[in-house]
Amino acid sequence: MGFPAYNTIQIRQDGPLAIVTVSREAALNALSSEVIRELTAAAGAIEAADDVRVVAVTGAGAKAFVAGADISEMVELAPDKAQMFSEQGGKLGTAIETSQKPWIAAVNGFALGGGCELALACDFIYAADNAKFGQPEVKLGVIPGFGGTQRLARRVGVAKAKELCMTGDTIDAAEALRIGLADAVFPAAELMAKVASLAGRIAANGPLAVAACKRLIHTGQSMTLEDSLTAEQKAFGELFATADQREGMSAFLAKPKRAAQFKGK
Ligand code: CO8
Repeated sequence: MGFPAYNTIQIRQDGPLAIVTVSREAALNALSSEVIRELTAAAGAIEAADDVRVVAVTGAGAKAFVAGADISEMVELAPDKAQMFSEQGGKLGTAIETSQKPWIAAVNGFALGGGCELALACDFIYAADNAKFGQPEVKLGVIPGFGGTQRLARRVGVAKAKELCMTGDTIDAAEALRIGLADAVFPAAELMAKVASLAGRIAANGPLAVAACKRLIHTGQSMTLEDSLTAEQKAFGELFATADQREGMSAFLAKPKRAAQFKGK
């Protein structure tokens, strides 16, 4: 299935992987309100595409993933409009986080401010060795308004998140890996192949099962252990009503064993 054309982003499909590229290279792929609007629309279109199993997001060019929200657009914002912009970003973050499909941030350069926050909304952060991360908003007199104060703290811990948000320091890929902000770091030329490999390993599995893992791990972060274990038990049972459960287990038990053909049903 094809995707609509957008002004500020491009979508390319490679088998089960949809690759979304933020394409404002001259502004280091800064997130204008149009980019946020188009990314949100694209997230909806991708969600509805049954043949897409995994989504990657990256930035155009070799220098930046996304260098933040567009400062030239924000400079004159009134407080109510700034809050609306932050809420617009919030909807995109939630769309990624609650998507049935895993999202991989392929961080190919600067991931600053809203760029770091876009990566944080994804399930996996794979980085090129030239990537740079940071939440420099305090240097502009504002704060991360696209989930940074919350998702960064959940990912790297409260103390590291405070340090990054309050200093506005930029860290390199090796440091991002060390503190658990990046999941893996590769030479820049290998980044997209490694993203495709991760996507392929996930896409070979039952999509409903993958979606349930994503949902349960995410929702479990804000539940009691008892409630989240109950939710896991319910979801485990529900998967036994799917054709994919029968296919997955039958394929394993077949002699000779065969690869399961999952349909997402
Ligand atoms: N917004 C607008 N334009 C930008 C941005 C940005 N965030 N980042 C870079 N650009 C533009 C520059 O203005 C420049 O444009 P021009 O050529 O017309 O002068 C062009 O991109 C190239 O940038 P530089 O010349 O600055 O390139 P350098 O190699 O010297 O520096 C840096 C690269 C270090 C990445 C530098 O550009 C920089 O510091 N950028 C700003 C980083 C930043 O502060 N980001 C945080 C922004 S605030 C934010 O993200 C808040 C998010 C919360 C709300 C989100 C709701 C969706």
